[in-house]
Formats: sequence, C-alpha cells, structure tokens
Amino acid sequence: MNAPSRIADRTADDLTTYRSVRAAMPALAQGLSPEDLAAQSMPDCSPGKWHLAHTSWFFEAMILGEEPGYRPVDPRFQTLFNSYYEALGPRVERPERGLMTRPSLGEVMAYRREIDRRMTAWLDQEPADPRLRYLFTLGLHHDQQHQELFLMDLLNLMARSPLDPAACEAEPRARAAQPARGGSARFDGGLVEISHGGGGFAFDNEGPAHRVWLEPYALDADLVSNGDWIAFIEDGGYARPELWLSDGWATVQAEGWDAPLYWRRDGAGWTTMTLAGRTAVDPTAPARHLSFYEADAYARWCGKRLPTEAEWEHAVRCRPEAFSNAFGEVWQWTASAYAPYPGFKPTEGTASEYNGKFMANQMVLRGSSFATPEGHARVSYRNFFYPHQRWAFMGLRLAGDAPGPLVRATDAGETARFRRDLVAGLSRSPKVASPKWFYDAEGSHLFEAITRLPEYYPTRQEAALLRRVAPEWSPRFGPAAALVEFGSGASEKTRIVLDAAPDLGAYVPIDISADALDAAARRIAETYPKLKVAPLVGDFLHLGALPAGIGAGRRIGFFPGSTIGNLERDEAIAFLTAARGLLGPDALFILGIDLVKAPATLIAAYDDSAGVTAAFNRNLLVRANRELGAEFDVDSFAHRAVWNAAASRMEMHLEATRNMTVRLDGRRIAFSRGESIHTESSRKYTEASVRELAEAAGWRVAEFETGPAPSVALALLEA
Ligand code: SAH
Ligand code: AVI
Repeated sequence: MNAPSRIADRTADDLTTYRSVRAAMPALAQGLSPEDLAAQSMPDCSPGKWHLAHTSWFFEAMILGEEPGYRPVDPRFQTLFNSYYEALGPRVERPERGLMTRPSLGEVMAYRREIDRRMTAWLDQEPADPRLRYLFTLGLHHDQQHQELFLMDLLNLMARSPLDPAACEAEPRARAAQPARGGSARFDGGLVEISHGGGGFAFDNEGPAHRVWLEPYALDADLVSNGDWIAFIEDGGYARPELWLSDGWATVQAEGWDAPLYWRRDGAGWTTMTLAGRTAVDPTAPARHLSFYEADAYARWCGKRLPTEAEWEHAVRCRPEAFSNAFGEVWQWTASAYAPYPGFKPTEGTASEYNGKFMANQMVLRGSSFATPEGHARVSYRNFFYPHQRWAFMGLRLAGDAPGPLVRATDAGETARFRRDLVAGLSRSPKVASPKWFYDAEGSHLFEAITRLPEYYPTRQEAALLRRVAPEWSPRFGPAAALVEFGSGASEKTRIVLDAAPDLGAYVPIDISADALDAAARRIAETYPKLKVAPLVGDFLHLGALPAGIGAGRRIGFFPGSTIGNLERDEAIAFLTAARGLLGPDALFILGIDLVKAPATLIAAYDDSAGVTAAFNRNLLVRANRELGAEFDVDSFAHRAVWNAAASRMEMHLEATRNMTVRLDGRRIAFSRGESIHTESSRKYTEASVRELAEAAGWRVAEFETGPAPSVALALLEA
C-alpha cells in the first residue's frame, strides 16, 4: 500500500515526512522474494532492488556528498545506482541493471538504512540553505516517483510469467475509482495562464507561469473505459491504418498489437494482468496500459482528439468538480510534446539533468494514477513518456473542439444576480430562494439522477405520454418548423419530439445551466446532423430574441418536465405571455403539467429513500458557499418535502437543525432552530386550472391529454 505522505516544506515536519516517504517503498516490497526484486523484465524497467538502492543513492549524491570530505557508504555504488547523471560519472546502463546480482538485497537494505541514518543526522543540523532544502524536497518527490515506477516495473515483470503471479493480494490504491458521470465540460478558452505559479513544491519543468491561447474546447467528464476500448477493438480499431499516425501504425505492425498491454482473450472474454494477478477486464473501469499512439487512434475513431496539456490543466484547474478521476486512476495522455515552457530554466547544479534533458520526442501525460503516492501529483504536474510506451498506468480522456462562446439569452453577471436574489430571499420572512439557482453543473447532474429514481414518476410518465401524443400532434408543425425548448436540461424528451417530427429544421434549447445545455446541445447535434441546433443559455423568465438563422418555419414552444409548476402563478402567466410574443402569431406550445394526486405519492417523489432529492436541495447551499463565498454549514440543514393542500403544491424546504448565524455577502443571517428556507414549489394542476392559466396568458388549449396513474398531462396550446 502506498503510504499517504504529502510532502511539507516546513523544517519541523522534515524528519516525519522523510521517514514516512522512505518507509513507503520497503512497504511495497513486503512479501516479495529476493528473486522478484532482482529480475528486470525489459530495458525500460528496473529491478525492484535497484529502485530501493537508487532512491537512497539520490540523497547521497545530491545532498550528503556535497559535504567537504564526505566518505561514501560504498564508492562502487556511485556507478551501480547512478541512473542518468552524466555529471556524476560512469554508470551501469539501464538494460544491464538486472544483471547486477551483487550487492544482494540484504546489502541494499543495509545501504538504505545507512543513508537514512546519515540523512537523519543531516536533518538534525536543521539545514537552512535554500538550495539544499530544495534538493531535500526534490529527493522526497524523486522517491515517490520511484514508488510508482517500482509498481509499474513489478507488474511488467509479473506479466512476463505464464504463472500470472499476483505481486500483492489487492491492488495497492488509496481509494476506489469514481463512477463515470457522462458528458463533457465546455470551456470558452481565450488567453489563460498555466503552470505551477508558486506555493509548495514543483519540478522545474512545471514553470515558469506563462499565457497560452486556447480556442473554445470541451473535455470529457470521464476517462475512456475498458468497455469503450472493447468497442474500438471490435470495430477493427487495430486493423485500420487510416486511424493511426504513421509511426503508430508502424508500431502496431512491428509489435503485433491488437489490444492494450497485458490484455489476453481468454475463452469468451478479455482478461488483463494487474498487481493482484490476472483478472477479467471490467468494462466500466478506466482503460489502462495504452500508448500515445493507441490513445490518438482511439480519439480519431471517436471523431474527437486528445486534449493539449494546457487545455487539460485549464479545465481541471477551473472546474475540478466537472471531471471523474482527474487524479488517482490513470495518467492521461495529452496531444502536447514534452517541451520547455517559454523561459524554462533547469534547476541549477547536478539536478539540472533531472527533467530538462528529456525534452525531445516524448509526450506529456497529466493527472496521476492509482499508484501515485497520495499528495504527490498536482494540477500543473507534467509526466512524460515516449509515444510507444505503455507499461505505465496510463489511459486517456478525450477532448473536442467546441463552437464559439454560448450565446447568452440574458446578459452576463449570473453570479451577481444569484447573490442579489439569495440575499433578498433570505432577508424575507419566511426565508425563500428561487429554484432556478439549483441548477449549476452539479445541480443538473443531481436532477438527472432524480429522474431515474423509482419514486420520481413525472419524468417516466411524461415521456410515455409524449411517445403517444407526439406522432399525433407533429403533423401540425408544418415544414422546417423550429422547436424552442424552455428548461431543456439533458434534452432527453426532446428526442421523442424530434423522432416524431423528422422535418423539424431547427432546435433552440434554452437553459440556465450552461454545462447541462452545452453537453445536451452537442449530443443532439451529433444524433440529428441535419438539424440546426442553436442553444441559448440564460433565464427563460427574461427572454430576449430567438437566435438568427433558425429559418422561417412555425415556432413550436416545448416546456416539458412540469417545470411550469416551479413558477408562481403570476410568473407562469408572465412567462407564457412572453413566450407567445417570442414565438410569434402562429406558434404552437407543448406544455407538460403534473396533476394533483395522493399526497403519499407526491411526498415520496420529493423525499426519495436514496436521499438524492435531499442532496439536490442542499446543493443550493453548496453552490452559495462556492460561488458567493457564503458560509452555510450544509449538514445543519435538513431536507423537508411538504404537501401544501391549500396552495396545491409540493414544497421543498431546508430546515435549520440548530440556532446559527450564516455569513453571506458581508451580512450575518440568523437562523433559529426549526426555521426553514422555502427553496421550491412544485404546483400540481387540474385540467381546469391549466386551461385557466393558459387562457390568462392568451393561449388557446387545442388538446389536453392525460396519462395513466400516477398521472401527468400534456397540453397543446395555440397562439
Ligand atoms: N425539461 C427537462 C428538464 C427539467 S429540469 C425534463 O423535462 O426533464 C428543469 C430545467 O429547467 C433545468 O435544466 C434547469 O436548469 C432549467 N431552469 C430552471 N429554471 C430556469 C430558468 N429560470 N431559466 C432557464 N432555465 C431554467
Ligand atoms: C424541474 N422540476 C419540475 C422538478 C419538480 O418536480 O419540481 C424539480 C425537482 N424538485 C425536486 N425533485 C425534482
């Protein structure tokens, strides 16, 4: 198991940190035989015994050996355990390391102990020279890098044996992989700053800070999975030269590649070699042991590309929450060659050979792997390998070009509006918040999760009803009509309408949640290539004009999801009236409504047993803390779902479970225990109340269809 050992920069912690970092590699070697630790599987790898020795030699060569009159523990070790430092004299070349049967493992461990003793004495003097202190920290990070190399090399060795030996009982990792979340995050790009930029340790190759121009791009939320990779194989991915770079195709042929390293077709399925032995390939797990050439071919097969390292860094720095497994699973190939940043200066002295001299012919990988010690990697970290290498714990995450900045239906300054609105709502009595602020990227994900809950009937019921009525209503749309959807979210129900009306010319999804909108618009554009997709991000309660270029066909408003239920009566009338103006004189409007039903059914739908709706509700406070710097103690607010019969609405509240004061926008907002914020109303209608609402907004109800229990309804309105 890798010891979690975040490397501190403070002297007081030096000895503790040193000990914990140095304990990690012997812990990895626990249970391995001297034979396991002596063999070398290929020229790129080193024996475990060599890693144990070399990481000790590093402290001796870089730090201890600087002392005038220093006597090495064993002068011969300079040659044996020097990796690549020309300045430090001759050495045994890497392909020969496995031939060094002497010193024995026991002697190497004694060498480690002696170096640790000398380093402890060195630390006792509380060294203050900044250069030596940097080399000390570098030595610790170097040790951590070799902890991962130790595991990579060990796996490669184990994979050479027909016995498929397990190096350890379970794969050494700090935590399980995060589940996939789907979609991608979009970035406007522009002039952005990348690199380490100060604060804590960084390798010389991570600086200096500099600006990079990025075109708009999107980065997938998830790593490419084994299941994705199997689809690539089954589509003949390894046999189609048009997918490969020339050097990549030459490598495929020379090496006979037909799957990732360590994969084997065993009977019906694929197996792979892991540190815990040979196991079935898990289709949901991130794909590993892929070269840059394979990553690049796969991206081409998908019609996407690898991100540049600047795109990866900018995306993960700005929106770490948008990605699963950015760190801790596999290093992710980028499209960037490993080259110096503008103004790069190698560390002075012997350590100048650490990184800089490798800046040719290698490609950068970002993130970290499950085998990277905890706290070792960071967002600016640049790992690098040759494009054909694949024995490291490496995989990929895809990127794509994105159209220019999203057109805003309302002006910018969303955060300022959120702040103003929330402060105003929490200054009222009783306290209120608008449900539209639920929908940041996380809120949209949580709503998607709600739609899949067994208790949350509205989505399923409405989709089923729409499947029935859409083919009946679509002939009225006429040629080249434009579908304008309000609160489009994931645009899932849209597909039912698009499939029933193949003549639709344009689709205008409108949503306040930029991330959900962007991902959904791109998915729709991919599936319906002839449709003009023109997304508008913004508040549908403050609409400007429809985008240009959507043709002159009839406008069909689409407002599903019973989202109208989240509006106050006067808001709903104002919205429907404004929508009628926006869509024009011969418009149609498909309106989804939830109907009044038994309170038990309603309460279960808004207080599900898995707690997803509770998380959705609390996300408002999480968002306020992140975006507005508010200081809500989120766990001190309980989710409440209440049926208000008099107002015919379900209500969601966040109830304070203790007396407290919360800082927001320089104010202190007092909560007494039991006091709540009313965060959402979901009005439940009857046919009569829908007719009355639509008519008050100047629409005529042409059709009204009700589905089976638990019932929702769809109305077709005419302008
Ligand atoms: N139509 C989808 C999603 C409904 S969830 C369905 O039927 O499943 C409600 C959607 O409306 C969310 O995507 C949310 O971001 C969006 N939304 C809520 N209030 C909004 C507002 N005032 N302006 C624009 N979009 C809004
Ligand atoms: C989007 N809207 C119609 C949902 C509703 O049912 O009111 C939002 C929601 N709130 C809790 N669960 C789902």
